[in-house]
Amino acid sequence: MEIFDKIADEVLKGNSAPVEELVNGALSQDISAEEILNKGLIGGMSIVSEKFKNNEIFIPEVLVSARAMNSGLEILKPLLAEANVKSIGKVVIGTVKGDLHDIGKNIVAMMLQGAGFDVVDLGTGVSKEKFLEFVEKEQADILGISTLLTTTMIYMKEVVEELKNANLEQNVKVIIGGVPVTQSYAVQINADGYAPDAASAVDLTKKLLK
Ligand code: B1M
Repeated sequence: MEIFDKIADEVLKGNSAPVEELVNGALSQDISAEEILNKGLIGGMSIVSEKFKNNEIFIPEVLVSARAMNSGLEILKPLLAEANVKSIGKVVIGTVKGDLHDIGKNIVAMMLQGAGFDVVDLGTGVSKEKFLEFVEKEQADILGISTLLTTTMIYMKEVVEELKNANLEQNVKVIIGGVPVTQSYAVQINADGYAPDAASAVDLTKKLLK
């Protein structure tokens, strides 16, 4: 079995220690952190997503897989972030109020950091007031909003409106992402862009700041 398949398999089984061992092993073979993330950890989480969707596994199993994925991510984090040192812009990012999913958002945050952005991660369940507070305080160039739930995606519109009411929409560009949202939803709520994955989020952020 290829090392990426082994990592994916241990993520699926929810085994943190073997995930860490395999990630360290892959790094010692000079495999890039990005490749380990995409082919191993995200690969594993994609299988978890599929099985969850098909009712083959349930929330407790998903949680242990998420924990195993995160233990691998922790090892890769500094490596993904060290590529660039000089900040090329400031991004405030978070998952919206009512939503606790953070794996995808964490990956986007890490990739942005790796691409040279200064990233302020507000975590999950973030209210529009908190987004606004940090956009102002941090003088953010980009606000990144994530959600995985159809029930909370409508809250993104409220966040965009909150910025507009504070006359901040000229100063900061809003990007959105997460499973239920689309480019047309971004247009609908007056966000500046949508990215389907972390790599596209980096490209989009760079494009918007040009
Ligand atoms: Co939940 N969950 N979950 N869950 N969960 C989904 C999202 C779901 C689609 C599963 C399903 O039913 N098929 C479903 C939502 C259905 C819907 O809304 N229509 C769902 C549900 C219903 C729920 C609960 C309500 C279940 C319950 O309690 N009955 C509950 C919600 C709790 C809450 O938030 N209030 C819940 C809980 C959980 C766990 C805690 C068990 C766990 C989260 C652990 C964690 O995040 N720390 C979990 C997980 C893991 C999932 C699935 C299986 C996997 C999500 C994931 O981590 N994917 C998910 C199924 C699915 O997505 N198909 C599901 C891997 C990750 C790398 O991808 O997050 O998509 P993703 O991120 C990508 C892109 O979307 C994009 O880039 C990322 C990297 O490439 N992206 C951005 C994300 N954010 C971005 C922001 C950007 C740009 C790109 O710019 C700012």
